Amino acid sequence: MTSLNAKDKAAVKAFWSLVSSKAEEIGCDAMSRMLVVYPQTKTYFSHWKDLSPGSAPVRKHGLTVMSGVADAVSKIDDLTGGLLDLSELHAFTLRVDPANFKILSHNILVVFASMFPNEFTPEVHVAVDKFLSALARALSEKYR
Ligand code: HNI
Repeated sequence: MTSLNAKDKAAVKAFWSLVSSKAEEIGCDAMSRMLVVYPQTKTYFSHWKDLSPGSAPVRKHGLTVMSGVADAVSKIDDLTGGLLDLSELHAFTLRVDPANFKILSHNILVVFASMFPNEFTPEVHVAVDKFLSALARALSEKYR
């Protein structure tokens, strides 16, 4: 995957400014989908009392994840450096298999496409996909 160029970064920032007001809804749908479509991811959240789509913990964590995405957008020029702490948390404390970052990114893309069909053009799609791949790579940094 090639790195993000200036055009990609501008497209990601413009799209994020359009959709960020719906961060909780996006995060809730993406988390709900991940837990249903990739049930192996449930193991990381077994301490939650209700893992069903749209449940309170799923909704709450969906917002948490999208706040992490918003933070990454603001650090788009240095994702590895900017997300070091978050990578450390996921690698050492939470021990999340990095393969799951791509899985969650895929679900976030699906939600963007279904919630914003007009704004999620092919040009936006390629830029956001590259951004989420770079985000997954940055979160996997501490695993090396
Ligand atoms: Ni993730 C906690 C951001 C992918 C499992 N995660 C967080 C927090 C943020 C966050 C922010 C809260 C940190 C804190 O408490 O300071 N997670 C992100 C982002 C992505 C991501 C931006 C990728 C786009 N996390 C994943 C994936 C999994 C995951 C793919 C597992 C499948 N994350 C967790 C778990 C926690 C977590 C588990 C702790 C949740 C809890 O109950 O405290």
